[in-house]
Parts: sequence; structure tokens; C-alpha cells
Amino acid sequence: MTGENHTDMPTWPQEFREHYANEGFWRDETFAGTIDRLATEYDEKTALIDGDHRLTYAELQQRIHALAAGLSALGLSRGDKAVVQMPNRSAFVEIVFALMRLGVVPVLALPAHRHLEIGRFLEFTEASAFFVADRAGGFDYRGLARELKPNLPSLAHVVVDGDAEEFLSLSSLYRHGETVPDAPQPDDVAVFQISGGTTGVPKLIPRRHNEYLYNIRTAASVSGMGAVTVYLCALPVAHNFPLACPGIIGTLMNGGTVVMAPDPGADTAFALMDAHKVTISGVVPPLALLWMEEAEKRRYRPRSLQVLQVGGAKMSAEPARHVKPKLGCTLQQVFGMAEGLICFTRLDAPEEVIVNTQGRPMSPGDEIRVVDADGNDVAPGETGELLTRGPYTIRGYYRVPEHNARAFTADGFYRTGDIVRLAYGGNVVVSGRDKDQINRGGEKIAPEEVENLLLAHDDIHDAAVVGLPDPVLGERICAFVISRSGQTKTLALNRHLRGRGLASFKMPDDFVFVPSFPETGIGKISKKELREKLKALHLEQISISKAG
Ligand code: OOB
Repeated sequence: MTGENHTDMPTWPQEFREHYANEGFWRDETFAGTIDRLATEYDEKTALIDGDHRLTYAELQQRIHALAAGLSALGLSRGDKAVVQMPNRSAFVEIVFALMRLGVVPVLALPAHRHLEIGRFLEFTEASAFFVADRAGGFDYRGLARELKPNLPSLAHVVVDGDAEEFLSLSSLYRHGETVPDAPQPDDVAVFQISGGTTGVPKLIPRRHNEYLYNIRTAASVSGMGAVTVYLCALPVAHNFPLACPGIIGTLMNGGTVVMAPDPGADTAFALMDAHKVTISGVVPPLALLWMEEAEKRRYRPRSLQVLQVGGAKMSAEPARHVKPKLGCTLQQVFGMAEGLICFTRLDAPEEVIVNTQGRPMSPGDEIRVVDADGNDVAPGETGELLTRGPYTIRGYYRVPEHNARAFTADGFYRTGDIVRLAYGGNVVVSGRDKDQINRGGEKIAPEEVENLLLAHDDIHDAAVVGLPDPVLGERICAFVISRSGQTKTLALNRHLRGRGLASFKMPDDFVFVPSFPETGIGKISKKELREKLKALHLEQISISKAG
């Protein structure tokens, strides 16, 4: 990327670059060229369905070109950043591809992010544009833009899909009939994904044209995608999983059709599956549970559905076993991360592998190690932390050198923080986690971020945020707090956190008020130990009260 330096964004050493190119993983390509190739190849085929709105490949390409021309006229150019916060609409695809064509890097924010997160992304990347919907899910994104813009000198443009009010309207930017040359180079950053984070602030994950295209192509092949694929995008499209593993871009790269679901509920999803003969979708475990339950209740079968991909959090063997009988499709477990590595159970794998494992790495170029606390490889089949390196796994986050020094080994392996063992012929079984992160139904939360906000409340003396087991979500967020006055209530803390602009999925599900935190004989314990201790004590109390 223009002006890029290695400390800002560590990348692969030359010998790895050559190796990945020689192996044919990297093909010296960009997303800009890809969209043109797709339009030539698939022309009049339907690329996207969003409600009553349909676009063929040719129309999609024309709209992307027209929008890129309009954005270029605004002054956006290669190396600029733009925060994109859009719900599941076809406009998301047009915006992201138009930006990529210009070499402008979209920062892929989630609709659930609020001013705390969005403010940081805009500020940290010095973004020159912010793309939002007018309203979605009962929230007015123009209000968010209005609140943030005055404090952000680099933010030149707010572009709104829908009623723009005082901002720029997306629809006014299309310059039909005009094209701009594609600007990016294969090594440039194509998009910034957002990491769940283990510390106070989410990290930005630079995904580059060459490697991200390889990621998508490989994921699509392992998922059996082709021109007959109809993909239902039920999860928030900005997530790596529905976007690129293989998700909507994987579908488009194979000439299939993407159906955008405005919400992931069973009513919407089942209706869209029937109307458009959906063949594949990707969901998190709680959503898979919901669809199975609803299908059973309604005696409904999604007739066209062949594959249901489940990932983002662990799906236990018991519900996994029920996917085929209840939904009539093949389960494909996906264990992936926005940083890179994706594992899939193969579609033709034996039932025991599909049900009991999270799959194996998708690329022959993926290197994985399972190590003990000292960083030594464990014996085959033993449990340890998963480290990984490969042709689509990043070598560092954006502009956090100290964090990078901890998150990656000296020889470039990413420390996933996931506790795994290899079983059933090299398939990964995820058994836990050794990172300060809560996984709430696939959404990742850094306890430290929520704790810091709670500590900013005048009456909170101390706070510890932990993940407690939950039958549907996998984990739910519990905040243990010590109130100085003993007067502060849940309602006030919820209001406080919302007032700070925290995303809704990071809001604690429960608050537990305690007079003090446990300490060891020698004094204070680390926050990590404290969280574990509080969790253990709490679960013990619950089991005692249940037994009583
Ligand atoms: C996906 O990406 P992220 O970046 O939101 O989260 C990655 C983390 C992993 O390190 C692991 O802790 C957890 O999410 N995870 C799973 C899992 N899939 C992800 N843990 C257990 N079982 C699974 N199947 O979550 C993501 C990215 C691409 C594809 C799929 C998921």
C-alpha cells in the first residue's frame, strides 16, 4: 500500500512470498480485476438478490464502476481508508467493491458497533469517508455520524444509503457510463477486518488482495461452490465468515447467486430459502439451534439446502448430530479466524469427523503447531495452544507493534489462544481457550474493554467481566462489580455503558454485585486469575443452590 511501512503492518518475508507464489496460491490479482472477469464470464446471471431488488453480474459491475467513478470524483484514492457500517443490503457489496477498485481500504465495521467503536476506527485509521445506512434495526446511523463528525478533522465525507439528510446520498454518487482505472496492487491491503480483541481496544486486521482472494477461492472449493450455488447471507455480512469464508464473495467468484437476509430469524430465512432455492448458508451455533428447533416445530424442511456451515464458536457434538435429521442438509463445521486460518470439515468426511471435530486447515500451505505453555510441541493427540502460519494468515495487526510482538512468534506464527488437539486424522478439536476473550454466540468480547468502561463510573470501585456457560449462546457476559455506595443498580450500569457508546453485543447479560473480590494470601491476584476465580465461585454457588 502507498506509504506502508513494515512496523505499521508487518507482512510476509520475501522467501515466503516467493514460496506462496511458486505454489500457485498467490496469483498476482486484485479484487478490482476480479469483478471485471466475473461480469465477462457470468454476464446476465443473477448475482445478488436483496428483497425485490435483483442485479445481474453485468449490472453489478456497471454499478461498481459508476460508484467508483463518483467516489473518485469526491477525491478518494489509493491508500485512503473508509469505515463501512452497513446492514445486509446489496449496497454493501457495491460500496466495498467500488472502494477496493480505487484502492481505498474499507474498514468493515458491524451494524451493532456504536460510537465508541466507530469513533475509534475513524480516528485510528484517519478515515476520509464513513458509509452508513440511514436507519436499520431501529437505529439511526445518521445520528451516530452527526455525533462523531465534528471531532474528526480527517473525515471529509459521510455517505448514506437511503435518506441522507444533511449528508451525501449514496444514490447521487453513481456516475453511469464512466469508469476509472483499477488502482490497487496485489500486495495492497484490500480490507481491514476487525478482531474480537483480547485487550481494551479491537485490533485492525489487514487483509491483502492476493492472499484474501486465495482465502476465498480455497474456501469456496472446500465448500463445493459452483455456478448453481445460492448462498443465503444470514450473519452480518461484514464478518469474515459470511463475507469471505467462502460467503458472499466466494459465491460471486463462482458465478452463483447471493441472497441477502435482512435478519437471521427463522421466518425470514426459511421464506428466502424457499423463494430462491438456497443451497448453502453459514451460521453461528445459536442460530443453527434456532433454525433446527423452528424447523422441527413447524414440520418444515428447507428442500433446496444442501450444506449448513456452522462456525464462529464451538458446536457441540449433540446438536451437530441433529443437523442432518432436522434440516436435511450436510453440516460443515468451520473453525476460522479473521486473522486467517480456516478449518473445515470436508463435505464427504465420515459422520464422526463432521460431528466431533471442527475440521482441518483448508490449504496445503497452512502450518499448524500445538504447543505447551513453554512453546514446545505437545505429543501427537495431546492438548495445547494452536499456533498457525500460512499463505492467508496475517503476520501482524495494523499499527500495534507491542501487541504484535506478543501475538506472533519470532518466526511468524500467530498465537490463536485456542486450546485444541488434533484427532481423527489431523482434524482439530477445539476444547477451550487461553485468551482474555468471551465468545458470546460467535461475537467476541474483550473483558478488559467492558471493565475499563465500568471503572469509569463514579460509584464503581472495581469490576471483573467473565464469560459464564450458557446453553444457547455458549457463553454469556457476566460483570462482577463492587459498588462504593452499595446503591448502584443494573439499570444504571446498563445506561452508563450504552451512554459510553458500547456495541450492544458487548453489554453484560448479568451484573453480580459483590462486597469484595477474592485475594490470595500474598495480596492482589492478576485480573486473569481473578476472573477465573470469580467464575468458579459463582458456578459453585449456582450448583449448590440447585442441589439445595
Ligand atoms: C470467526 O472469526 P473471529 O475472528 O470472529 O473469531 C476467531 C475465534 C477463534 O480463534 C476461536 O476462538 C473462535 O473464534 N472460533 C471457534 C470456532 N470458530 C471460531 N471456536 C470453536 N469452534 C469453532 N468452530 O469466528 C470465523 C472466521 C472465519 C470463519 C468462521 C469463523
